[in-house]
Amino acid sequence: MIFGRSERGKPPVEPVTLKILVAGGFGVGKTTLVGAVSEIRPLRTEELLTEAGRPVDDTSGVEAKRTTTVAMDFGRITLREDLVLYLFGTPGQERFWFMWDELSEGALGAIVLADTRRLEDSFAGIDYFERRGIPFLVGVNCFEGADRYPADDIRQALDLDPDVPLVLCDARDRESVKEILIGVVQHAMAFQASHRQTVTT
Ligand SMILES: Nc1nc2c(ncn2[C@@H]2O[C@H](COP(=O)(O)OP(=O)(O)OP(=O)(O)O)[C@@H](O)[C@H]2O)c(=O)[nH]1
Ligand SMILES: [Mg+2]
Repeated sequence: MIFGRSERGKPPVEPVTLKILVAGGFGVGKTTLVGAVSEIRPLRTEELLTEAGRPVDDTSGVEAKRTTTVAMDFGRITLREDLVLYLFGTPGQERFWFMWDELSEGALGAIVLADTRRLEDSFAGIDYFERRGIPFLVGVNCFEGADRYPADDIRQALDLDPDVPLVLCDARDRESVKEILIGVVQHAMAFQASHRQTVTT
């Protein structure tokens, strides 16, 4: 018997794995987004929203919401045979923000999800990644019932830098989320390339 690699089968490709964060304010759809694309059963750390939390947990617009993320969401998606993304969803509520530093360690890039009914909730996420120099993209989660605005108006309201991509999406839709993920990987690669250039020249 001869041991060795079979002639027919190509050697397995060792995929590149990248870490992407999914951030944004309370109830914008982060857990939904990770669940929509993950090919493994997503790990969730959800707790029930309670009557006691009502004064601080503002569910206006997402009244059907029963749970909230307290630590993180985790999911995985193979974008290409040689490219796997690990998705880390952050908790949205301010009292759990200490988790963000932990989660952003080693991240290639981030998505800041936004809901046009409460855009101001996205400022903290945008500030956070701007300050740390982590490339990010803004995904506007188009909830039914929320008014639609032109992308340029949303950019202006968020005071986004012109080089930060803004994409309209549906966090429940696998294809829509995949598009966003491809967008954030491309943006992060371009960001790093231009950053390297400015450092070396
Ligand atoms: N109509 C509609 N509902 C959505 C959409 N995305 C999420 N939802 C609903 O909105 C609610 C909030 O979604 P979550 O995914 O829990 O939000 P989250 O950002 O993880 O929330 P926290 O972890 O509490 O900050 C849930 O009831 C979802 O079913 C969307 O695109 N359209
Ligand atoms: Mg969540």
